[in-house]
Order: sequence, then structure tokens, then C-alpha cells
Amino acid sequence: MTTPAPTQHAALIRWVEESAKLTRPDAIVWCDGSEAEKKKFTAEAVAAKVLIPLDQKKWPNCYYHHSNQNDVARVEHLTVICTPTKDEAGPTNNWMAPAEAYAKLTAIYDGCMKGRTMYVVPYIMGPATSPFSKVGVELTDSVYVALNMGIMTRMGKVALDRLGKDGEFNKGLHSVADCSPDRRWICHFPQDNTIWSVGSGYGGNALLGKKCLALRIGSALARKEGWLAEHMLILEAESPKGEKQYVAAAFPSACGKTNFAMMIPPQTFSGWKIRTVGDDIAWMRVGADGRLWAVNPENGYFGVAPGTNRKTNPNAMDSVRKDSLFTNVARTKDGDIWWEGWDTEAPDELIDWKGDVWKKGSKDKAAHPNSRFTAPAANNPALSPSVDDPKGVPISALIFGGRRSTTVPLVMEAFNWTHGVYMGATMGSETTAAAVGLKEGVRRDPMAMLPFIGYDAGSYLQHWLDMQQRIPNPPKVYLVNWFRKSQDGKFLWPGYGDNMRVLKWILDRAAGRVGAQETLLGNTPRAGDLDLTGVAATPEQVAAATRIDLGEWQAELESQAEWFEKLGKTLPRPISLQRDLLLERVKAARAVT
Ligand code: SAT
Ligand code: MN
Repeated sequence: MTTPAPTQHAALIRWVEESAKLTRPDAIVWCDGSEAEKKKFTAEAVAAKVLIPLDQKKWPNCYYHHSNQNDVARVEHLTVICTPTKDEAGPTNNWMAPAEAYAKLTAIYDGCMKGRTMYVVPYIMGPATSPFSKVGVELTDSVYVALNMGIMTRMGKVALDRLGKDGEFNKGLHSVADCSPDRRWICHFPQDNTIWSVGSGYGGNALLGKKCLALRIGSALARKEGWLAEHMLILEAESPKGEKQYVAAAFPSACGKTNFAMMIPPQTFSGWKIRTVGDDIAWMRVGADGRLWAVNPENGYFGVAPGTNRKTNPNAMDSVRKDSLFTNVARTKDGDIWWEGWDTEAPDELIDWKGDVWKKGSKDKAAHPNSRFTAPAANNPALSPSVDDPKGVPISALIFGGRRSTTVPLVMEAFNWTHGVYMGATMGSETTAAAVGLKEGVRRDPMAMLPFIGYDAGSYLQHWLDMQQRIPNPPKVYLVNWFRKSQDGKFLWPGYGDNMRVLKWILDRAAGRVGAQETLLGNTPRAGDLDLTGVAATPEQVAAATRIDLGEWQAELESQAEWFEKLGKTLPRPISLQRDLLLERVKAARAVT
């Protein structure tokens, strides 16, 4: 069964034909994004055992998917930027010459869809009518990918309508092929607005709108066009007086972005409302008023499941209660689900993420640490009404946050834009389960974009610096760390809803309503500036979480030298001078005290 092309876009039709000639699917299906189509795909996926229905009373329209066991996370070592020269990809990306990459992947794609259906998935990243938005078309042989794209993007007819007869679109070719790690590549061709992904059906490797288009290709476009494509959540904070402010915040994968974007403030913050605009990606442009305006290009959440529960993130739990997909969590024989950090203890027996019987007390995890839910944004009870606003939302503050067990205090405000860019550039994080094969320890992760910058990292930082000239009314910039630990390895700050206390200080600073203490490393809240009423931490713990230890900072600043060396000759001088300045000041201060 092959559906006729529901478009008059000649270049699109030609590209689909060419791709089909290469991959040779048995059928080609153009997706319209309708409910009927979703039902049909779901039924086919269930018949093919790609999806397992959950208990439909408890979990209406929810389905389970086991990924291949060798395919559970993004693969940074197989992710490649294929620019004409290696320098354009820079020292932090894998690079391949475009001709070589096209040839290598052509050989793998050759006939790889035989016996399969090719789904033509047209999609929009961003609100349908927004000038921010971009159109992509993903050709995939995975019905699971087509269904995920239906949740994560504005998919189907709406995208073809926006394209018209000759609109520009990103060309994404995806095949799970034989799902072999030896024939797995995620290749980006920014100069051709093209993505070729083969050998993986997992998340960011396969849902091409997300990290591939919205961040890697997006960041390259953003540089060219003078805007920012960032790995940031966007949240709306409404005060008891009804004043709305928006912040965008960057955290590496699996560091609580979804939780922060859906935060429930502590009871003592009555009248405050936090709403979600986005939980992963922000596209930001300068508005007519000189402020930075952000849209969320996505339409759903691909969130980390373990640790999500009614206490840590009730809005996420509500978001997944219907119309959602679950990948690699644990399930029961009667169609229920469970994961580590669920609200209740594990039942005596489960089927683990590998599909094996799991008994309570087993030392193996029942859900994969990077198991995920895919949920429609529309399910989120705290969804901001501004998500579909074509002009986006005005950003008052940008927040950078890593996962650091030492050194970095709970919150610090940058002295100015350059210092803020420096803070983002040097942000570090201890590694998580969201990507495979990373060394343990701190890795520098500029703006949480290390795996997602689609061009040379030093030039990316220069682009951030250059943005200052374009933003007459820039947001203030902050560095936060929810993950600092005590000597005995316990988290010092309770995190989750209590992060509202930090956010409130940031919002007040952005509006000029509260003071700060200037330290050598940045501005911090003075005693009494953070509202700590009812916080589940002792004054000693809060003091330890907010402390700036000059000895630790000297070591931190010195260790940044290696990172700057890696960035090489395109590292902007204002960034390296910023470090020199801080280091000299810290050394001098230590000599006095
Ligand atoms: O796999 S994804 O890139 O979609 C999720 C993540 O790592 O943030
Ligand atoms: Mn992410």
C-alpha cells in the first residue's frame, strides 16, 4: 500500500522518490497527522509487536516499547558533523567529509527498507504560524519513530500546508536498518540542510526533529541568521500579583530540566504559579522591543522516567497518564508500568526493560536508567497558554546549571554578558546515562550544548558574545547547581520544588527588586535574600550549598585551562581573559586571607 503524495512540492516529491530508490521500501506512506492515522499506525505496531498495549483503563492510549538492548541512548561517538572542512566542525565534534559520509551511508541504506514501509513524516518545529519555526521531513522505516514524531512535533498536513509548493525543508533520512552498532551513524550536513541517520531507533538518534534539527542544524542556522538555538527549558513564573516572567535554562541531559520546567513551588510560596513553555529546547530571537524572545520548537516531552513520581514531578505524571509511549521502563504482565523512583515500591515481579522476568530485591535495575516517556505537551496541567504564541515569550533571565558535587554554589549571577557567556562556556557536569560510553568525571559542557553544537565550539562562543550587540535589553545570566554534596556524599540542597527559592531570587534580581553580594566569582544572594521558610535543609546545609571556597575555585579555574586548550584557536579572547582575571583575583585574595 502506497499513498499518493498529498503535496505539489516538486522538490519534496523528487527527494522522496530518490530516497525510495536507494532504500527500496515495499510501501511509502505519507503521514497526515490525523487521529485516524495514529490509531492505524498504533494497531500495526501492536500487531508487529513493536508496541505492547498497557492496561487501557488505567493508561488510556498508552503503549510500551522495548528498544534493542544495544540501542538505549544517544551515541556521541557515532554522531558526525559533515561540513566541507574539519575546522568548521571544530575540535568538539566528530567530522567526516560530506562526500565520504554520503558514500558510507549510501552503502548501508542500499536496499535497507526492503520488506518495510517508508513513512514520510512532514513536521514543523515551532508553532505552526510562527516566523521562528522550521519545517522538516523525516523519511523513516520505523513506525515507532513516526508515532513519536506525531507526539513531539506538529506533524502531518499542517507541515505540508506550511511548505506549500516550494518552501524550504530539512531533509531527514532515517533507517533502523539492522540496528547494528557497527553500522550506526548520525550524520549532519548543515550546508545541505540534511540529516542522515542509520542503525538506531532510539530518541535523539532517530527523532530527527529534536537534537539533530532543532539543535545541531538549528545552531548552525542560528549563527548564520543571528539568533540562538539552545538546549534550554523555558518556564513561565506568575507571581501572586499576576506578573508573568519567563526564564530559559540550560542543563545537560538527565539533570532535571523536565522537573524544573514543571516545578510545583513549596507551600510557603502560595499564589506563585510555574508553567511550562518547553522542557528541552529554546529558539531565541531578538524582538522589536530589544528583548530576547523564545519559542519551544517541540510539542511534547521525551523525559527521563526513573525518579519521576507524584512528589518529584506531579505535572509529568499527569502528562503521561494518557496518549503516551513508554520506552524501556519496567512493566507488569497485566499492563501496568513501574520504574526506579516510582511512588510505590516495586511489585514482587516485573518484566524488566530487557523483557526478562525481574524479581523484587534483584540488584539489577528493572527500568533502564535512560528509559523515557513520550507525552503530548497538551496533557501537561501546567502548560503555559503562550506555548503556541507565534512571537514566543520574553526572557528575563538565562540560567546555566551543571551537575557538580563540589565547588559551584547554589546560585551565582554573572557580572555582565561576557562573564555570563564565560560561565556557560566553562560549565561542567558529572556524566549521566543519557549518552553511552562517556568517561566518568566532570566534562565541560558549554551551555549544555557540547553534543549539540553543529559547528566549531569556539565560533559558537563568539556567536554568543556577538549576540550582545543585537540584544539592547539582554536577560541577566545565572549559574546554578542543585547537585552539590556534603563530605559524606549527601545532596546539600533538596532540589525539585525548593528550586523555586532560587528562581524567586533570580526573578527578583531580573526585575531589580532584590540586592546581591558581590563576590570574586559572581553576585550571590545576601543572608536573608533567599526565602528559606520551611526548606527541608538545615542552615548548615544551606550554608555549605551556597559557599564559595576560594581554594576549590582556584583548582576549578586552573582546570579550565585544559578545556580552553581543547577549544583551540577559535576560543574568543574575552573568554580566556575572563578566566585569567578571575584566577588572578582568587590567587591574590588567597594570599591575603
Ligand atoms: O535522546 S534525546 O537526545 O532525545 C534525550 C536527551 O539526551 O536529552
Ligand atoms: Mn535534552
